[in-house]
Amino acid sequence: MSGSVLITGGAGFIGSHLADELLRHGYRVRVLDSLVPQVHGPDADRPAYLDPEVELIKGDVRDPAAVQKSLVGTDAVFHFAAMVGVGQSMYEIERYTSVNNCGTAVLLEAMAQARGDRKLIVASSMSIYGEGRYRDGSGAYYDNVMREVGQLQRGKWEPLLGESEPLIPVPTPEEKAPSLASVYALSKYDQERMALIVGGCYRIPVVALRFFNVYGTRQALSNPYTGVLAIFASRLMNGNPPRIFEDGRQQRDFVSVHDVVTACRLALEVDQQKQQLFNIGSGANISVLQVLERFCQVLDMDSIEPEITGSYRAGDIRHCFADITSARDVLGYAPRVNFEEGLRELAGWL
Ligand code: UD2
Repeated sequence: MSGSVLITGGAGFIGSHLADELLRHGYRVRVLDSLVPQVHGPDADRPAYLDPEVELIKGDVRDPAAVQKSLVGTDAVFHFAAMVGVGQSMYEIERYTSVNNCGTAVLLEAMAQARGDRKLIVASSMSIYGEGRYRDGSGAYYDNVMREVGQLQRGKWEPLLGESEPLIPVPTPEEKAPSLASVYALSKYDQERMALIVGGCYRIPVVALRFFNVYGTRQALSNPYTGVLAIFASRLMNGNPPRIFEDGRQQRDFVSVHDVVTACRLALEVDQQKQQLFNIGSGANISVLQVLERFCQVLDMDSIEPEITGSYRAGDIRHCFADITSARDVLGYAPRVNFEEGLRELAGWL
């Protein structure tokens, strides 16, 4: 394939891997990124990992002039510029709403004015689901129930969850109704909806990809709100025991950034005019405790004893992992990186 692609937020963790993936497949890549100091350091320089072939425009996605300039000559847009992190979104409410919602609004307005038939692929999040889907012994499904159980538990841990959990977590499909529990989740939902509504009106084909727990190299290690693997890595490297919330049996879907960017490229290349939503995960569930065990094995740090806090982290859900049937069927997506392999790559980068 060929063509010119804009990635907003393309100097960050997932966006920069996507730039590599697109360059490998013959695309020209332009990045619009504000190089926020929290991620890129006080001098906000071009990151060394960004391929020299990438054209970098330093600018804010909320700045119409920067966005209009970035769109010139492009055939498709990936919208990744966003504030990420559930906990942080609950006290930086204005900043999350401004960057995530207004940034998307500015981009959509510019795309609508520029016309053309650029496809837009929006990075969304499993946080939209809140609690994942469950079933009971009889096979009946339940949505949005475990959080209530969890809320009763918050602050006074009792062994109702864990071994004796009343419901069995099952993969969560795209049809599950949203249950928004943080400003971050709300902003991601707004991004999706706004893109789908505006896209529908201006004939911009839109694909929203709901990423699950993405891990890999280049994920910021210094940000305490980043993914759990990066947090574990930075604690282990600083000689601190990793901290586990709840009992460590909460389950997530850890997906390698390499699989995620393959999914992004497939979403770009799929021949589709309709608006679409896809879960992008590994399709496998694993507990946080198992994640830590495997990571410690890969790092040869098996003797480290984690601190199991038993308490809920504010805003957390119990379990959520992806049903990736739609992405498999429509995009031809098939996750390839096995977890140990991904962990070894991460360990080698630290
Ligand atoms: C949230 C978002 C997800 C994505 C991600 C970004 C939800 C439901 N999901 O995922 O969409 O934006 O954040 O990072 O809001 N944990 C520990 N010890 C730690 C840190 C975390 O035990 O030091 C646990 C945490 O309680 C949770 C699991 O690890 O059960 C995963 O936490 P996370 O912050 O990596 O991601 P998660 O699933 O909250």
